[in-house]
Amino acid sequence: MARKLVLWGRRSSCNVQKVIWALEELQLLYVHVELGGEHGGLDDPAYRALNPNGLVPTLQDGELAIWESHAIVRYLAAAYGNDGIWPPDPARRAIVDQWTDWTATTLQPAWIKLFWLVVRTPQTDHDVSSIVAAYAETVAAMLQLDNHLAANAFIAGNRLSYADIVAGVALFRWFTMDIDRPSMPGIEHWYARLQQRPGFRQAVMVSYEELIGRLAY
Ligand SMILES: N[C@@H](CCC(=O)N[C@@H](CS)C(=O)NCC(=O)O)C(=O)O
Repeated sequence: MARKLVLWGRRSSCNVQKVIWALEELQLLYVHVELGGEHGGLDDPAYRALNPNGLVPTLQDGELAIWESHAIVRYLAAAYGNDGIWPPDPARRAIVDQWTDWTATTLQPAWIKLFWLVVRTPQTDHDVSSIVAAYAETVAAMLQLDNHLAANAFIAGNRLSYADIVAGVALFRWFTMDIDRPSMPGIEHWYARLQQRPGFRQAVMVSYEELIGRLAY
């Protein structure tokens, strides 16, 4: 009998969105418990026992509880994926991991900082010099990815892998934030391809209205 998958975390979190997209992409059945943000629950002892960081997302697969969105997405791809989303060839998987870790250390810190400064910070508190610096960092990271995508339909070649999931959650917010966007054909074509996937539309293309002007969580 299949084990029971439970995802904990509010769907407005980009880190939770990675997991929803992976679950949908793999067509897995799961229970989703909204937690964190306005839903609260992060300090419940039962939740802390699953995730001592008191953050979302957390995934339970039977007895196994995993936190850190990239670890969760990798696990789902390895446990339930095909050889596109989880390439068995070590060389190809190294490319997937390279961009996955680069997303954690370079792309996401940059775009999240920009999103906090432009969207989450109330307009009256906007700090132009911080916005300009975060914007420059985000554009530099996006251009690096754009350059890579000029020769690749997806991050690791011609099939979607978990690197597309962790990096791709940035796109809806990048393309809807009130900022100038330099032309990036590689990123634009990738975004168009990702929008054809129901899992991307369901997990990522969701309103972030509740986050506008809100620094609370
Ligand atoms: N590195 C962690 C970051 C987790 C994290 O910062 N989660 C945020 C949401 S994106 C959180 O739980 N914030 C508190 C809240 O939502 O109430 C991961 O990728 O899972």
